[in-house]
Amino acid sequence: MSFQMSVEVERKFLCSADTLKTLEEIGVCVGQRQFHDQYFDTPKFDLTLRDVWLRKRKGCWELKCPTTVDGAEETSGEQRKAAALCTRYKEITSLPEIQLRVKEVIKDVCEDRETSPSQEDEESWLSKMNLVCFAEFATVRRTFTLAEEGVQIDLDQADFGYHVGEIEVLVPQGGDVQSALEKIERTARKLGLTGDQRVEGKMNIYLKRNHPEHYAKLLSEHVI
Ligand code: V4E
Repeated sequence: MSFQMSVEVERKFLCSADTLKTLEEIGVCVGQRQFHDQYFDTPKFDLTLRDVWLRKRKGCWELKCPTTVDGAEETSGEQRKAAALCTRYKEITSLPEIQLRVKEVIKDVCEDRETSPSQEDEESWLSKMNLVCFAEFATVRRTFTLAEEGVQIDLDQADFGYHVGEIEVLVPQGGDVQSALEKIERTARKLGLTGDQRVEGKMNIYLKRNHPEHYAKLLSEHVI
């Protein structure tokens, strides 16, 4: 069985007033939308401790899993530096594939649980795999494109008071990750981004505030 899968290559940034001005000048705003995310894991956080992120957004399931990074891709020191500012995750959106992957990750820690007939609804797989919602927040997202680079730029405002931008390229399975990294780097330069540190995402901030012990564990295990 083959499933659609792509790799999301992304660089987060803090959007200053100057960056916003440049973005409005060189990019095209393609819309604003609002969504509500729910993230799921076992009570012992078996997924996220393996850097696997299961979420439901607008009624659809999505799974982000780490990719195996081939260090040989980056030939120069500059390329390595640029790549270090980006994340890359496999994005899986097919529910049967998500269920297979999740089962694979938690199989050592979780035997199949029985559910009562009242739980036999479309989400009974969650309780069978002992998955519970550990994070929930809403985001207002403004999306821009930079046509000549083929990148998407999102400006997110989370309802718990955190703003973050991201430059993103979706690479189809087997596609060219190196060229995505180059597009992101060129875009970052056009936006005048100078930071040389990875910028924290919404989830980092959410966990720091709401699950500080788990946040500390993810840090010490080098997941985030
Ligand atoms: C992969 C990941 C998480 C899942 C959420 O991913 P993220 O791209 O931050 O969310 P969002 O809302 O921007 O999703 P999109 O709409 O682009 O699909 S939570 C933590 N991680 C890992 C992670 C990491 N290690 N480092 C950074 C900078 N970000 C995320």
